Amino acid sequence: MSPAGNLVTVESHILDLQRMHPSASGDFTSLLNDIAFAAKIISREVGRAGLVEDILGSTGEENIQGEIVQRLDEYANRIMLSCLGRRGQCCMLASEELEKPVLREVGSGSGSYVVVFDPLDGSSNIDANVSIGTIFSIYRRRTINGPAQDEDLLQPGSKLLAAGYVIYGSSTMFVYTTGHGAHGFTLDPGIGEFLLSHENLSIPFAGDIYSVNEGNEPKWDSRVREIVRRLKYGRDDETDGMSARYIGSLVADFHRNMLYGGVFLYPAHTGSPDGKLRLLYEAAPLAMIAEQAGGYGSNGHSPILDIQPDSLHQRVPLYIGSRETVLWIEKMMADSTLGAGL
Ligand code: P6P
Repeated sequence: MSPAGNLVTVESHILDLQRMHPSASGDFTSLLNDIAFAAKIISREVGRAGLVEDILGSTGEENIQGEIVQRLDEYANRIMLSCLGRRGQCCMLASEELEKPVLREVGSGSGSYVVVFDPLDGSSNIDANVSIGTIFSIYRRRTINGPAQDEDLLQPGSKLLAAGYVIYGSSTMFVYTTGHGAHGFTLDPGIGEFLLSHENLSIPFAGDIYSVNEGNEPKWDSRVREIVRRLKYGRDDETDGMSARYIGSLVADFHRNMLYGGVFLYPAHTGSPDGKLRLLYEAAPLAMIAEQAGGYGSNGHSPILDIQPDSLHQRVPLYIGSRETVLWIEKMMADSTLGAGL
């Protein structure tokens, strides 16, 4: 049961934000509500994955990333494509699961928006019942009319109108920002509503948790190895080392940082020279949310939100979480003598 006093639904919260823009057509509001609706459907399937015949496991096919597609991945992608922009709000949809973006006929709609999403991130963890998530970002189209173009899609995170994620865990939470703070809503399955549970999320300025796949250490460059060593042992004689937490599901690792503080790292390594995580539908939306909560997202040298994308599936190193810690990492990465001889 939700606390008696908590009766703010995500739909009413989004509508309240629309009231800040008197000339708004309502398209943006209905688009965000489409995403929340899709999240409820995906949550239902994720919640019963172990019970429903043939929904777990892989399809045996590979996606554009070369990753084995899980049945739930495919299902979540279909739901997002079906639910988003039913009123012609979108001129283009782009998914982690699809090589190319999908152009949309806008009909009577405004066609003003482009949505880029990862329908089910962390899906390799599905069968193990580990928390997984959906990540989304919304841009305003830049071209005026006609079919959407690459320039409508390939925009830096600083141009985002909205970003959010859904985490399917012990409860399902919808976290989003439109640039006015980051807010979390918890799904009450009994009434099928996302209810406001975490208003104005704030990432602690400095955290005591670091989150990285240490199995990649042999493949990191020496500076990254030294940075992780200092996070683990303490930056100097006065600083204690941090605790290690790594779930291997980006949304789950990130959500923990949002609540407890700390830093998540996915550095580049010899096997993934540009990093593993994708800029447009993982790093950029999470960086917007982090910054709206007082945190910061970096590629190790500069803000994720400043990076101009070259392609839909472009990868990027990611350091994200407590602002102080990520800024310290940038400072360390700028020191060319760091880790010499490691
Ligand atoms: P690794 C899941 O496959 C994912 O894309 C993210 O959710 C997660 O943070 C990362 O990969 C884990 O990668 O190499 O540590 O298994």
